[in-house]
Amino acid sequence: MDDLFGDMTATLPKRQELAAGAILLRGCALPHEGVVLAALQDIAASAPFRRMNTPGGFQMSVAMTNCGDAGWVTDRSGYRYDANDPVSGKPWPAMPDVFRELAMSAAREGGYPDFVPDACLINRYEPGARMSLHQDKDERNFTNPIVSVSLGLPATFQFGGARRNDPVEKIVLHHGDVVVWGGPSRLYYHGILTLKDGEHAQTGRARFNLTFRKAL
Ligand code: MD6
Ligand code: FE
Repeated sequence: MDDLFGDMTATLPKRQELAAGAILLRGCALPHEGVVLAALQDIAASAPFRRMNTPGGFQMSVAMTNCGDAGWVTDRSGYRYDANDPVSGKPWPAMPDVFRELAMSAAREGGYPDFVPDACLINRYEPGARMSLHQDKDERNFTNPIVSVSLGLPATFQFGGARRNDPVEKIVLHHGDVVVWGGPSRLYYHGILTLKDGEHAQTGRARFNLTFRKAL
């Protein structure tokens, strides 16, 4: 019944290996969507979303904020983690317990039982925003995985390989999907295609992505 009359994501497999060490857990965050979105609003009230500049001088189309002991930032001087929000000069908002618990339980399910995040980068995509192919390599220790939680409008994730020119696989990430990603593919190139317009019951015309890291 559910598969026939539920939403269309109900027929997707619950667990899918994207590459060695990268596991997609469909709908893993759905039981927590309400508390997570409420906590996200509180974070954005004290550390508002902003479009940062790349070292090359371009303004990103994705708006970002952070919570936790360190936040990812970029400006003309480069990419880095900083304990303080450069806009306010104050520490980033603390990581809510529900964030940490969600990230740790997904990591456990994905095969990383020792993961404890200290940083959470929050991306907000509005229609037209995109993220070009990149590697996540500003963390100190690549033996830790990254846990990525998608909320709101669906987006097409591009997942490549160790080299920028490697072929990319495309996977649509839906509201509530979680990717746990470490091990051999930790430094693989990936990106998000231009967000299509739409309206989501929980987030309106936006997609949010939370990436939990052990940065320090
Ligand atoms: C996004 N995600 O889903 C962008 N990075 O909006 C990422 O760049 C990402 O999902 C590292 C690990 C998992 C991710
Ligand atoms: Fe990334």
